[in-house]
Amino acid sequence: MATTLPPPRKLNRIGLDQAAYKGNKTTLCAGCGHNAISERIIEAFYEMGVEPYRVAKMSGIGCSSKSPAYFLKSSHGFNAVHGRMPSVATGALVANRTLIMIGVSGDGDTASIGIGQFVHLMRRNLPIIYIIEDNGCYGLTKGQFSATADVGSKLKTGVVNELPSIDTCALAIELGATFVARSFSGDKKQLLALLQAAIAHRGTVMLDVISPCVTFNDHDGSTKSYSYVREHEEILEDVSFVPFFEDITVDYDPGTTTDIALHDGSHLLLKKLGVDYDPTSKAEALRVLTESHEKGEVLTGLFYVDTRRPHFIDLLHLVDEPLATLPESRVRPPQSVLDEVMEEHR
Ligand SMILES: Cc1ncc(C[n+]2csc(CCOP(=O)(O)OP(=O)(O)O)c2C)c(N)n1
Ligand code: SF4
Repeated sequence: MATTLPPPRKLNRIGLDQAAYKGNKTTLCAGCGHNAISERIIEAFYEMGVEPYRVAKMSGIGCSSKSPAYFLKSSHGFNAVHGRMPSVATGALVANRTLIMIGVSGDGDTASIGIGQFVHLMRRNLPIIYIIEDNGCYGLTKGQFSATADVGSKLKTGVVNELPSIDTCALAIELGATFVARSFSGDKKQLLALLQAAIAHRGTVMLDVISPCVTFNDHDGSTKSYSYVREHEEILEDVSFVPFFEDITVDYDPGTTTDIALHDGSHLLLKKLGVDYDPTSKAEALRVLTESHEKGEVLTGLFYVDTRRPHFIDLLHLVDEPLATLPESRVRPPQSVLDEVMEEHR
């Protein structure tokens, strides 16, 4: 009798199948945008062929901050205090500069309690992929408005938000982040390409992903619901990504495509949609963001990229070997060196 064999597992360039990049089963609500983001993160690391042990997953507090449990099970991870993930991530990277750092936060965790830490993270250009799973509310504590909720947006109870929202992308560009983009949890292709490019970038990636909360913020009157984003999404450019281990064979019309070479030799290809957009201009990025906000549109795509600015860890002039693995004899200066320093300051 003929037996049916299971289909062969597809392995990535380091010989791992996608299961090696999964996490625990999600405990978030079915349909929550955060789950779709975790799935794209799994795909991005799998397709880039990153060894899971090289990754450190950081988060704060919130439904979004629970997400790192649902991807890359065998990576390092730390759940920090609410809004304090940036300082923990900075410390971990200083101790081990070889880690690939991914931070997952919420709009409450970032733009409310964590705004002080967020602004300093952005100005330092720490090499981290910082993702805001943005639903315009505090999902974990039953849906109060967060600081990214738009003016006029309505809660389920009918309460209307009268305060202006913080645009985390505009803020990140202004402060010095070197890769700033917005996407939508429901846009698989764009989000995956941006995440792959984020892994190839060295510097702060600030990726705001509109991620609807189906339980508390997915009704008429919300500007972060699935239907609002689907109806008002304006895509800035068509984003494609070619990893460093594949040759560029994609045939784009040269007059309409921008090719951005990333640090590891990967390429981000931005196909212009209508307008002639230059993602290396801060002024242009802030202009399109303000304009789309005034029109009530949800603009998605890569707004700004700078591949030349040195990142924080390089600016510290640390030794190549991670401080965490240096023997004590190399970390602690001998008495003679301390005496010399004291002598210099007499
Ligand atoms: C110091 C402190 N203050 C307040 C809280 C209560 N709290 C828990 S999660 C949260 C907000 C979560 O919202 P967000 O970051 O947007 O994540 P979401 O749950 O929407 O994914 C708040 C206010 C807390 N845990 N710790
Ligand atoms: S409450 Fe909202 S944010 Fe939290 S898991 Fe449910 S749908 Fe997601």
